[in-house]
Amino acid sequence: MDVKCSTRDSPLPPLQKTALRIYSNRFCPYAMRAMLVLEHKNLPYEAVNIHLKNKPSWYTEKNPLSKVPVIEKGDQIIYESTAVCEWLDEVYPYNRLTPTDPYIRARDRILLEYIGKITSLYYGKLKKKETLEEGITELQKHYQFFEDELARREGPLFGGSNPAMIDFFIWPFFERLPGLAKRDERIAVNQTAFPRLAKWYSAMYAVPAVKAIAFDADTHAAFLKTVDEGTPNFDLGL
Ligand code: GSH
Repeated sequence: MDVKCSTRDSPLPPLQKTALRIYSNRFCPYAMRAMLVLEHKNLPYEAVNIHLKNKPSWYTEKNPLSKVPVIEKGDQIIYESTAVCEWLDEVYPYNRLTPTDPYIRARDRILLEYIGKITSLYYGKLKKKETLEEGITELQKHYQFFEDELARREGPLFGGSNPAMIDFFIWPFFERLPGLAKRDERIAVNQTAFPRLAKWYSAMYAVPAVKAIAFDADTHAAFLKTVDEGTPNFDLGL
């Protein structure tokens, strides 16, 4: 995954028929969902990182919405992170991530819908001085939602002792919050107020797929700074 971004004039690398290729971006939380599934299943893959502010001219052929992630296998192309992850889990059932129990699947689906509230705060109110206080108050309410759902489960992960797809769907957004918490520590999950969520964080950091590709809070904070300056450095650290 540690390859520099392809930009407007980069040629499309030739596709090997048997290889699994992901069009990704090291700092995209949606692309990270797919990367986590690839890592969790130990699948050999080739990553082509896309510069999101200066995309290769051929990229809309891969995804008409022009977003990452995209997965390509031979002549099969899938985009939208949840579709990509679900396809991977069905085609490569080793280390299965989707629960078989319809009730758990439905509860996981609720969490997937809910994570959008944290995503909106991350890209919105938590980033602006004028809305920060309001954002922090809302964030605590959202943390409580995940804390309550963890209380219904055995833990420490939503999937139990092993990660389920929902853990990988929501993790990339949670991973990014400590980077923002460098600006205001109230953004971080408070261990006393949310003990299960704090344990979930620790358990997720120990998952091999997360260990393989996660960035620490300092790296996320450094990347956010480049975003704020108007020139996101997607190749940061390479
Ligand atoms: N709903 C999409 C998914 O789940 O895959 C969202 C993907 C997404 O928003 N990706 C962003 C992107 O590709 C990067 S984090 N942005 C480029 C653009 O919108 O032009």
